[in-house]
Amino acid sequence: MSDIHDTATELFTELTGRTPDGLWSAPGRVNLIGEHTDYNDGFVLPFAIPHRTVAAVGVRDDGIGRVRVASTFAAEPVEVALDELGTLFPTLRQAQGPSSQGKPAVPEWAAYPLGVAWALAEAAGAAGAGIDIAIASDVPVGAGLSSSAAIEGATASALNDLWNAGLDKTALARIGRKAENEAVGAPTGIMDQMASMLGEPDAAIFLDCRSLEAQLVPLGVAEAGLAILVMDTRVKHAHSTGGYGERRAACERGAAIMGVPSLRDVSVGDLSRAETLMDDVTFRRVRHVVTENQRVLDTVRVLREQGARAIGDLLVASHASMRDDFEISVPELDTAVEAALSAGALGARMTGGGFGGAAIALIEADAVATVSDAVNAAFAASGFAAPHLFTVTPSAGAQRDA
Ligand code: GAF
Repeated sequence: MSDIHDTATELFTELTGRTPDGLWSAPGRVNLIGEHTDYNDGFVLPFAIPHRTVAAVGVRDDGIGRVRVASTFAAEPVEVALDELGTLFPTLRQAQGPSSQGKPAVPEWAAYPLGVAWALAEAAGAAGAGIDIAIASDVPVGAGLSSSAAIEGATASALNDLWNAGLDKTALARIGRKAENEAVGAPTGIMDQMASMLGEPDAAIFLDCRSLEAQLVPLGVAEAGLAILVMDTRVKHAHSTGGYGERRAACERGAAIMGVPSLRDVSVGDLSRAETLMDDVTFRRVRHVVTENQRVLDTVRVLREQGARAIGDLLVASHASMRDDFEISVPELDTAVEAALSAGALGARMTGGGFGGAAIALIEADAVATVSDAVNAAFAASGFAAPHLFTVTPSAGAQRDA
């Protein structure tokens, strides 16, 4: 058990005076390649990282149908009746009309676990017994490493077990996404939840976001003498506001103009026709998604045929596409990528939704210090706050730990 497990256990006992019935955890993720393709029914290739969120959870002993949640993110716990969960969240309130206005909203951090409780109760047909949840995490928040999917995965796994819901990992990932879309109000796809649920040591998850068919692809990074460096710029991002939703809307517009259900159905060969049909901005958004889908397929093929050492150029092309066509990079991310490449990285790209967060670099295992020094120096020279640099290895997905 880690420090995070101890912290979650202590927080649970502080909240309830009891010991938890169990500990469940779920990881954050890095996306190796395939950005903003998930909500376009496309392909992604993420892997789970060692950083995890732990939920210490117990059924309430007072027979009351309430859910209470505490987190190291917040000073105060939040407590609500299980049968009122559906009225709490902004997007649900809008859908339900004026009669539900005026109900107390919950703080955003609590909307993740409470949204999961609501969505899981819906999927299972009913909520189970009243429940107490204490959450601790070492997944960096706002860094594009899916701290939110880690909370959703840990909470969903716990409630699935304690409420005997019997749902499989894909169903739990869908519940996490529903919480994020409808309780938190972030219009995200399913990549992060699937990565957090399905992660395995030493493998990336090649996911078809249309069928949700997932294949494990061995990465062999360490065997190839390589390492993956995460370069967290500390520029915070949020997907419930602004740019993320605009990019999603542009993709939907592009698909409608092309007369297809989603951009998954547009191939690289269709791009010259697409360019004649739409405005320049929409076209560039479409071109990013269409070429990024192809880069995911190419990366999987290259990993299988030649190994991790050969994927660097695909990572670099992906970053250029996000910077120039999808326009979701920021100067700090570009600086991290360029500095890592100049210091000898085989490939580098921003990871996650963009507008801040982290980039990754594929580097020689013995070059961690050299590349880190170069990135730190480039940030200092640009007057940026120091980045947070650390290596990651593909890790296990959501599980019960105790
Ligand atoms: C965020 C979202 F949550 C994912 O669904 C995905 O769209 C990603 O941005 C971009 O690839 O992490």
